[in-house]
Amino acid sequence: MMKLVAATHNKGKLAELTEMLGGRYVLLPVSDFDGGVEPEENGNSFEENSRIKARAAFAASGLPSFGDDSGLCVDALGGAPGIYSSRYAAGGSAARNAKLLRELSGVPEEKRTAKFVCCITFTDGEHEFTVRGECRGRILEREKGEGGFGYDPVFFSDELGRPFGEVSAAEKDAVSHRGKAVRLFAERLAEIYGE
Ligand code: ITT
Repeated sequence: MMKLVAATHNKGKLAELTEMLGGRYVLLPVSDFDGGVEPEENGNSFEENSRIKARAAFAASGLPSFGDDSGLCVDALGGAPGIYSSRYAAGGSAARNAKLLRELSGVPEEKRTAKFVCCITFTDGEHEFTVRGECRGRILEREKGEGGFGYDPVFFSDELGRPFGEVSAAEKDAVSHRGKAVRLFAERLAEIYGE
């Protein structure tokens, strides 16, 4: 099976990616190669940041690599936290979710619309491409469920009609930004390398 280096240090993402791609590719975490040193994510978009991560992983490993940059864009907050989703508040995802709920307090349901975005860039030094997946929903009034990671407990998925914190990994993958991006990614890989 072909080896792919996954340029993420986020355990929630790595678990989802392994679930989605693990049957077809051997996924190696970039931490096996980069000693935990992360590149500076100084791009202005999800696309650019995913490219920075993919190129850094390829430079560290010499193996075909992909980077995922993702985040939550909330309409009532002008698209924030967006590319700053992982740095929205110090102290982990519970603190970030608490801040988001505070910022949206008093905002009525119909104005709590949001989307998750995921860009994946692949590079093997010769081929490079980027794919994007999006998933719409709204921000709940309070956390619901124990599933997923990051902002999942405060996100209600339009497509599932349920909170991401209350669905199984397979249900989330079927509609999520990462699930959609990974499926496009796998199609492109198959075009380049064959099935
Ligand atoms: P790497 O850069 O090492 O991949 P990171 O956590 O910093 O890890 P990002 O810069 O892409 O990754 O930030 C993504 C943020 O958006 C992070 O705080 C996640 O918790 C959140 N996020 C991304 N996808 C999510 C999902 O499917 N469910 C919930 N939160 C998600």
